[in-house]
Amino acid sequence: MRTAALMAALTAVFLIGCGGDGSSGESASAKQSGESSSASDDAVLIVAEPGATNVFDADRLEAAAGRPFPLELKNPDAEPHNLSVYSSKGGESLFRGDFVDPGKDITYEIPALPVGDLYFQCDIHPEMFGTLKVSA
Ligand SMILES: [Cu+2]
Repeated sequence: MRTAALMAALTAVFLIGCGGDGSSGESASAKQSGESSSASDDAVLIVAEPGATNVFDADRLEAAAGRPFPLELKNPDAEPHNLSVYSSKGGESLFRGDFVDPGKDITYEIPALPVGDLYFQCDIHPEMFGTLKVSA
């Protein structure tokens, strides 16, 4: 009888422990997927067009001023590309992106930028450029 009670107690502990692990695991994975989807929602995306055309798929990007934000550069092209931000064409460098090898992606952490129509380009193909509109 004492053994049966002990077994019941152990079983209860086991079930509680199991249930606890299961629910915390679920909430952790739900939290993770929530974070990753919100991160990708916030990220600015630009693609270097494949086919050695040396163009980005967008000549205008938008971001909020005063806070860092992620910018994802996808490079399905056969040449390396990067993305750098300047105050204007030929102006002050505000961010210099690492080069991305063919077939690779990178997510830059762009620092907080001032309000304005800024200029972005690929530094080895300056014909790849556009306007980064930063708004308050
Ligand atoms: Cu380039």
